[in-house]
Amino acid sequence: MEWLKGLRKGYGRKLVSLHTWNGWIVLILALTGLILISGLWRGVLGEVRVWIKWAHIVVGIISIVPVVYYLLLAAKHWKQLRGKPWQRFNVLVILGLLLGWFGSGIVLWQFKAFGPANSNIALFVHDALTWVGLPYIIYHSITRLKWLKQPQRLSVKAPQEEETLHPAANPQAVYTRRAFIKWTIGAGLAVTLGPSFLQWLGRSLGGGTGNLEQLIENDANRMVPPPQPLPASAPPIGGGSQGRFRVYTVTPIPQFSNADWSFTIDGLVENKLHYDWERFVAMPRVAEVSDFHCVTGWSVYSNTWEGIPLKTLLAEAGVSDQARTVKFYSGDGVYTDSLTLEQVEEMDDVLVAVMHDGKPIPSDLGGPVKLIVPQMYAYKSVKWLNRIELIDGDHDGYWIVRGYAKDAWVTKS
Ligand SMILES: Nc1nc2c(c(=O)[nH]1)N[C@H]1C(S)=C(S)[C@@H](COP(=O)(O)O)O[C@H]1N2
Ligand SMILES: [Mo]
Repeated sequence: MEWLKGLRKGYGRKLVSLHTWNGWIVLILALTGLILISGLWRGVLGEVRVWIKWAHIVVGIISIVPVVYYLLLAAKHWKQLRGKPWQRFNVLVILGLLLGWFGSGIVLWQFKAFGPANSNIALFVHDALTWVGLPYIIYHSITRLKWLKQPQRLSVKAPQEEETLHPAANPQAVYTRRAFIKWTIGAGLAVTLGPSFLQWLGRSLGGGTGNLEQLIENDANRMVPPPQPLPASAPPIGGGSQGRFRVYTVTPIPQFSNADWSFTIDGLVENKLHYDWERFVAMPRVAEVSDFHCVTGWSVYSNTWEGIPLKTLLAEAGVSDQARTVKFYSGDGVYTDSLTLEQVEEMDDVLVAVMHDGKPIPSDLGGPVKLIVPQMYAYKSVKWLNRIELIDGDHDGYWIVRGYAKDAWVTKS
């Protein structure tokens, strides 16, 4: 029976090293994932953020290796855990988490192939598992730390009662103390994370207009006169947008008033155009309904945007023959993107928008003027748009330089 012992020993070591590997992988994924969802880092990290995203994806893919390896050993481990329902439960929870994260992660990674509707679901699942799973894993890790397993280290020298210092002499006391610490850690996690979890849940399942009202209330722009909505905008023909805009920016949110706002169309055009707000807001507009999809998995559906068709503005300026690309500048001074004239030719619904669902676009969402390219992912929709330049070359926009695909078309489903 010597060989069996050897195998058991090897098997035990394998399990332990699997557990360690898994722990490190989850730690890396948690850290990189948390950095990715915190908006704060968008501007600060810039390019680094794209590396972090790739690290998250690569490590995420690798994370399937220990899972598959474990599954090969699982039958034996499962038998070994007979009579330990909590440990069995733990194994199932961890496996469920890892597989769920993995599956939804693949969809988020391959967002183009799966399309926005599946990406929306995958993002919800990925986030939901994180909200439940990360606290679970943190709890699991803390309560299994060595100092918790060796309760004598914890005991403050109790004055009279010898027993409390010696677990063996009074196992009941130790058990109670350990349980107390576990409960405290659990309650601590629940109290610190609970409220934000409930907020997230409400936002995700709430549908409707999400935070739009608040963003409108916080509008820092001071443009006069405000744009007057077309009948198609108020009430909005789309019936009101569905979903929640994440406010994305790579700079502090800029704010504008008539004094410091203008709109320019220049470069390879016959007539350079320069507008102040009064003239800009007096131009005829159209209203259109479209969905807004971000590559990170969220969408806002049925937006009624009101604005000037890009083609109308370009026709007014008169595009020169040498021009090949339309370059868009943001009033934040940093963000740019572009469309080729060929792409512009293909799309009749690109809008230089000033209103959303019958209201001025608030500063957080890119007002007073935001480019809307409904058939492409939202990184094309330049916020705080204030200049359009016609150029003869090519132009890679802010996120394209930092790794986003040049081909931003949303696959129609
Ligand atoms: N100026 C500027 N425009 C921008 C961005 C940005 O960071 N700065 N982010 C883009 C991306 S990736 C998305 S998803 C949308 C988000 O629009 P929202 O902040 O109005 O939701 O804006 C796009 N336009
Ligand atoms: Mo985005």
